[in-house]
Amino acid sequence: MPTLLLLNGPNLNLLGTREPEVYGTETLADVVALVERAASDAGFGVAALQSNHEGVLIDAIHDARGTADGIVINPGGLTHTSVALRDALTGVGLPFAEVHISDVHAREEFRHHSFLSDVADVVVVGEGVGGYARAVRELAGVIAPSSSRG
Ligand code: CA2
Repeated sequence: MPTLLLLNGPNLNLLGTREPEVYGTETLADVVALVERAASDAGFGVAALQSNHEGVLIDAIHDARGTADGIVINPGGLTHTSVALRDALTGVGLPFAEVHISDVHAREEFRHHSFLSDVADVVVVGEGVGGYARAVRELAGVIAPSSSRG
């Protein structure tokens, strides 16, 4: 079965425990379940990883070569700082979707720039955790356009 790698970056393990006004009340486990449902509907399996460490995320992206068909990533704060994460994603050449739960463009200016958006196949911002499901559907359409028609 084709597979999507779901990556969540630093601090997203705290989802549902703090800042509900920004990130909602759903937990990371809820996000993984949501992505698994959306992926299953699109004919994909899911491998999921959250890490607070940039290098662990980069290693997972490298390991996705040959094991995954696309990547859905919420890089957390690394979005705004990490050339290395961008290089890993462009380096493996897998299609990927960048997701942000909050509307980063309506927040502090330092969140307005992403090192990933201009090389991402799909970008979903500010739709809450439901944005992960939209990212899966749109990425599935990029990977297997014929199966997403209709
Ligand atoms: O909106 C998003 O999804 C972000 O990627 C979340 C990052 C933030 O640095 C980005 O600018 C936008 C932060 C993730 C931290 O998540 C928390 C969740 C609950 C409580 C505390 C942090």
